[in-house]
Amino acid sequence: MIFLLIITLLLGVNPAAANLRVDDLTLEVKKYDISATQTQGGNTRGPALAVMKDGTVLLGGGSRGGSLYSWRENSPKLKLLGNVIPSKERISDSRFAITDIAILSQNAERARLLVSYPRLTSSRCVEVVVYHVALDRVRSTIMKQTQWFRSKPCVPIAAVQHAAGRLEVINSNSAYLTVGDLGFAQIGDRKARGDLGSVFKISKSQVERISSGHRNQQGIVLIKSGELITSEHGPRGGDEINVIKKGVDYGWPFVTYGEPYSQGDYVIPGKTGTHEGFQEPIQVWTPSIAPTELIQLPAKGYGRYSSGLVMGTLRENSLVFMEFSNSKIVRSQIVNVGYRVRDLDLLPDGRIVASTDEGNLLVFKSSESVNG
Ligand SMILES: [Ca+2]
Repeated sequence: MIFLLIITLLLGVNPAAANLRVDDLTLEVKKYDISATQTQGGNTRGPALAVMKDGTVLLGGGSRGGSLYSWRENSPKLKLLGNVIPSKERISDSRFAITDIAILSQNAERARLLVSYPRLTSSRCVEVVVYHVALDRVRSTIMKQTQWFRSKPCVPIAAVQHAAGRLEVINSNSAYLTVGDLGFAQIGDRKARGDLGSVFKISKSQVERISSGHRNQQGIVLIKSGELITSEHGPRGGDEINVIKKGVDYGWPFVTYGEPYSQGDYVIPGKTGTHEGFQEPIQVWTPSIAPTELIQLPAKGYGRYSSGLVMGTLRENSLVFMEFSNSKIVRSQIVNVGYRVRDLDLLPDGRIVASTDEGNLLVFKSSESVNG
């Protein structure tokens, strides 16, 4: 009886562990409960995440959508750092939540972050905003928030989940930002669409558009070779991976490999099943897998996928491992992890960490040594 009680207690405290196979690799999975970071309202949404140099995981979400937390594996208890979305800038809907966190600079006392979210304005329309957030790590509080970016036009509440709002750090003063189409009915009008469906390079005082014609780019990674890569949700199917080049239009909503929309949808794509006249994606999934964040794996420790890409998915409950060479995906494997993967990053020791819509933090350790 006592023995069973001890086992139960241990199971309650320790994360569940399981193994996954990726080709010859075994991934040992640990699962931690971070359900307090889920955003409520409609479907629950897992938090945005970013990993600090000391392994501290920053998480953004929570029941009110705008809370920042820190979490450490050796004492896995969530610490609330503050709230970045005023309650008047959202409704109780899980789509109104922090979309990403980027760490610009950090030391033991302070950190400078960028935090993005879809903001509901006083005139009840939605825009994508990015704030520079100064964090006091000693007192575990937010010190100051300054706006760096606000998208135009402001769009009536529709597909808020198309905010995208993913960030990728370039250096301590700038980052790339994805802005989705927000379900804007006039997205096919190049003048009216403004900033929507674009990738930007942003800093405190400058905003530069890099590319356009995107729908909902929920993943972005700047890899070691210098290439910038995004993942994107298509309409019914036509999910894409793109290598981003300056000045290029990636075609939405004029062309897509997805299926035709029907009359009830917010926009009817020009041509389906083709990318004619526009930049081709390097990978397409039809039917849709609902891709989320992208990361680049370390140079060692992941077999043929070392230095390759990993992407989360919502619909397939998976991590997609991709071998990337000469700007192409030469091999990929979809590995079911059992949960909707919302965000991804690498821990300092090369393990993969993922947040899920079900309120878990998953940590994946490869059977190969990262330092070997
Ligand atoms: Ca992230």
